[in-house]
Amino acid sequence: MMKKLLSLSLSVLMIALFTLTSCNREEKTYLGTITVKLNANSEFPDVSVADVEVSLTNTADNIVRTEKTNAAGEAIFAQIPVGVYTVNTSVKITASLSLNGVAQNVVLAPNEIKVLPVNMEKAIGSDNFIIKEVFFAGKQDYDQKDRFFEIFNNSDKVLYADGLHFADLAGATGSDANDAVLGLPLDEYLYAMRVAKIPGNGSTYAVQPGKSIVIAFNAINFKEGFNPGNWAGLKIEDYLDLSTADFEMNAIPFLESKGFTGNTWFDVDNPSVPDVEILYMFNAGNMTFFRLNDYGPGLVIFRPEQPLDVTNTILSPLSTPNNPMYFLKIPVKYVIDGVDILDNSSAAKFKRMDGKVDAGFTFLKADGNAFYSGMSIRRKVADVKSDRKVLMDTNNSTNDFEAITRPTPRNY
Ligand SMILES: [Ca+2]
Ligand SMILES: [Ca+2]
Repeated sequence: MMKKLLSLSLSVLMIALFTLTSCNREEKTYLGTITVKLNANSEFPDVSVADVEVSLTNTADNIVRTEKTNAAGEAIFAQIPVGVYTVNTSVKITASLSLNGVAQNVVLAPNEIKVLPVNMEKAIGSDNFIIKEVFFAGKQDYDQKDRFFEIFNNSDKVLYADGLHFADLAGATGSDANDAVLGLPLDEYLYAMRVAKIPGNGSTYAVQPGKSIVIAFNAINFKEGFNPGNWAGLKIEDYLDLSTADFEMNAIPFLESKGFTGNTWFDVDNPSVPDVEILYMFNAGNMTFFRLNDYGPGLVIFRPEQPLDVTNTILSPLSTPNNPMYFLKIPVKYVIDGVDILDNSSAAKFKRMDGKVDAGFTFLKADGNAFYSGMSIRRKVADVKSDRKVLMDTNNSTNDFEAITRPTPRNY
């Protein structure tokens, strides 16, 4: 009996040992090495690629690894788990000009030793308008009427907002277990659900350095409707005065021109605030509105070289026969700035814009669940000069933006 037990426990031990060693062996084969080799930009030969911090994000678990480049411009990520990675680095030249190195969908196979050349390219939209703030989630009293976003002149010269386009990009945010990734290549075109542009003749809407414009869903003073006994316990400070917004979204004339009825309860028009010119709505129909995605917009601002062809659409791969959806193609080369706001910290696979536009992504709360939170996404301040703020612009919203508890239109 004793002998039998002994031999049994011995065999258990053997199995355990065997499992342990095979586990180890298995684990080893799931590692590889990526050497990111930065190539200097010929336009800026004095900007060194040595001693530059490079980050590598695993798109499965969003773990970020960072390494500094050696004298040869190489950042070595040794013995890291196989998977799909995003590479991202940025070297600042002036407050509004930076060189970025970005690579997406970098696949590392078991035991692979990968050398990945990455070119340092001039960041899109350097020295131009940037997105400062996006308030899209609505408030605790279930109000969604007071949304806005804000565009900031981050340069040291006067810029004109006339003809500036913006788009709310297509694609899920990762807020729902059933969300599917868009599955379209993003390097040449982005795909928009809604597009509008700021009116003007080219010199109508001057924006001074360090100043901004506010584009409201409804340009009204929401403090006027404040009810001190509101069930959500909100204070008057929680309500925005958007009556001084520069522009307003108003879908009703656009919808009526297509034979549809707008939604006058939800989509209020302040006649004294000029409307943006709506160019495209993927869901134009009765009672629809033009507004940004509730769970996190992929927002880009851009300037096309010629009038945008609003028939240049693509049938979404997420369409069903009963619900075909067409998205407008926006050439990436026209983009000035973009921020990819996703639902939560692990939604990287839902990114809707190329790394050239936004190398990272941002979110209101790491675990999602920010709908009706009253929170806002805002760009950080990089520098304060005597006459103006300079906002952080590394073309990576993970670095550049932060979530704040209450929106701050035209303010910090
Ligand atoms: Ca409106
Ligand atoms: Ca108006």
